[in-house]
Amino acid sequence: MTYQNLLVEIENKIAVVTLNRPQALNALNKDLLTDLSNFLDEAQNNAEIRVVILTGSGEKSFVAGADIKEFSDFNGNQGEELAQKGQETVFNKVENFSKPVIAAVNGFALGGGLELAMSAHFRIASENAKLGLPEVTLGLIPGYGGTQRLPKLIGKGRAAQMIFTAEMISAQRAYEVGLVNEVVPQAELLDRAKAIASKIAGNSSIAISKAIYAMNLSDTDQGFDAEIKSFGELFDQADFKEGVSAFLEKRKPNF
Ligand code: CO8
Repeated sequence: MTYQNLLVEIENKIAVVTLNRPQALNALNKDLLTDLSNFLDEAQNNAEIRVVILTGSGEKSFVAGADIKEFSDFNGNQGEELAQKGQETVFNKVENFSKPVIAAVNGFALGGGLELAMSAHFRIASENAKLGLPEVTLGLIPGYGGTQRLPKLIGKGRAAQMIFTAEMISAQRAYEVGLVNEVVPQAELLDRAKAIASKIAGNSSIAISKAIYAMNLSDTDQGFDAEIKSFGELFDQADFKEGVSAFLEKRKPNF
């Protein structure tokens, strides 16, 4: 797994994916988005990967947004196409990925960068992180799902304030409003993300994939049915037999 704009390290069933365009504060250009999309496709069928951690290279930025230079001369059709393709091939793919994706936000998470972090299943942040959706300062709105995911995560009123003012919020404020789950010193960010990932990797991956599936339907009228069906399906899986046997035999399950 080698990519031009990503560094991928796989260890103990955890893939740490570092978005690597430090010269542009890891802004999302076409090539980086293609790399991310390809990585997700490869990781889907890679049994060595049970959890993915997304982070940015350097100590300053997770992702400073979509690459503004790349779309600076776009017209409406091109803008729509860029948003559509990005949402389909990366952002929705991250959200619906069957293995947990954790965003380790190590600095600026702006525009498309915050949108990427919000597509992940949850986020932890370093103390220096700054998060925001500054698109209206460019005469745009968020185009990679920000108007949809931010209100769900922090409530419509808070999301409206962030989007309308374009102001960045601190990691601490992001924690207070539920946008990130934890805030840790930058030097500890990756270790903390790996510790959480390692806990997850020890649990039943098929059960976790069903949890992701059902949770992603929680805003639709199919959510409860999805939970019931998935719950039932899991009884026919080897992990259920192993999990229950382990409990009865007073040992750790080996999934
Ligand atoms: N795109 C391209 N290049 C960038 C970006 C970006 N988003 N952000 C930073 N860079 C580049 C800078 O141009 C600079 O390059 P150079 O040295 O060649 O001039 C380099 O990164 C370092 O940046 P700064 O010198 O600006 O660093 P500062 O520490 O002074 O400032 C900031 C850091 C505050 C993060 C500042 O760089 C900034 O405001 N960046 C832009 C943030 C932004 O507006 N992001 C939103 C972009 S729009 C978006 O994400 C839309 C998503 C939906 C798209 C849907 C499809 C169209």
